Amino acid sequence: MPGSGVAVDDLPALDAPVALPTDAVAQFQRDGHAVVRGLATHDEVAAYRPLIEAAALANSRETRPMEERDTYGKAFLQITNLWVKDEAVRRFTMARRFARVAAELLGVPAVRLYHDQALFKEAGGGHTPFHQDQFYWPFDDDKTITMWMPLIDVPAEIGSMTFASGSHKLGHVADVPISDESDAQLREFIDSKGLRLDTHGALAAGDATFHAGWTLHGAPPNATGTLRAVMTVIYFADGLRAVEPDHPFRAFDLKIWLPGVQPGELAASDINPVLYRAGD
Ligand SMILES: O=C(O)CCC(=O)C(=O)O
Repeated sequence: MPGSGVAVDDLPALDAPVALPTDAVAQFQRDGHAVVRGLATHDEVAAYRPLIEAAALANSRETRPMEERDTYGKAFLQITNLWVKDEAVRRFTMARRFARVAAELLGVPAVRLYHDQALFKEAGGGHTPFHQDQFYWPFDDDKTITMWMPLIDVPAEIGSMTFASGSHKLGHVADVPISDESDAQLREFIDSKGLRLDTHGALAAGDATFHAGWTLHGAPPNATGTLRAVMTVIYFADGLRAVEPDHPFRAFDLKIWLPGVQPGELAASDINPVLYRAGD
């Protein structure tokens, strides 16, 4: 790794499994989200954090000052598929330990990578509007899940994500991308259905929350002076197929994250490797 002084092969392997908390699978299936504390150790995160942060910031294309951005732009720097650009990130994103948790929570034998994203909420960054991830994803099934892992301790003043518990069972709610409009519409929906809003609160670096593709979620603004450095990995069950995109956002996703895959075909392009298969 030029300049970093750290050989990628010396980074922790992140392969050894961790035991899930006993209620995690039930909670994920019931609520559409769960937390796994200590999924990566303090030392593991400490080894990866400077490398992931450097890769993310080097690849960020955001140049506008905060006041010139819309609500989505203020929410975070979003740097996608870093694993194809950086060997340290590749090792982190490919982690069998993380993928195994994703498969166990989804209740499937194997998961593939959809893509990774660094989501860095800057000091003074705005709230993350409520939205549904799977609105963007051209899959024929809802067996999709995101791991959201802070690389720094996230105290209550910064805040982790807020989830509308049980909303994943309601499927697609609104045809609206992440924005002020999605926030308003989905909050109204949450109220109208009497859904409970839950957060896993303060997280330590290496803890992770997992949420389902249809779970309604958002996050608070970052009123502190600290960068909220979070790495996310999105997985889907092996065997899912692509569908005909029904709007431009899904057409974009199909082209970028499932390159070469035609509607109806197995979602399994070269950049969607199987990251965990039970028994392998
Ligand atoms: O990091 C955030 O503020 C939001 C993350 C999110 O929406 C996601 O990972 O799906």
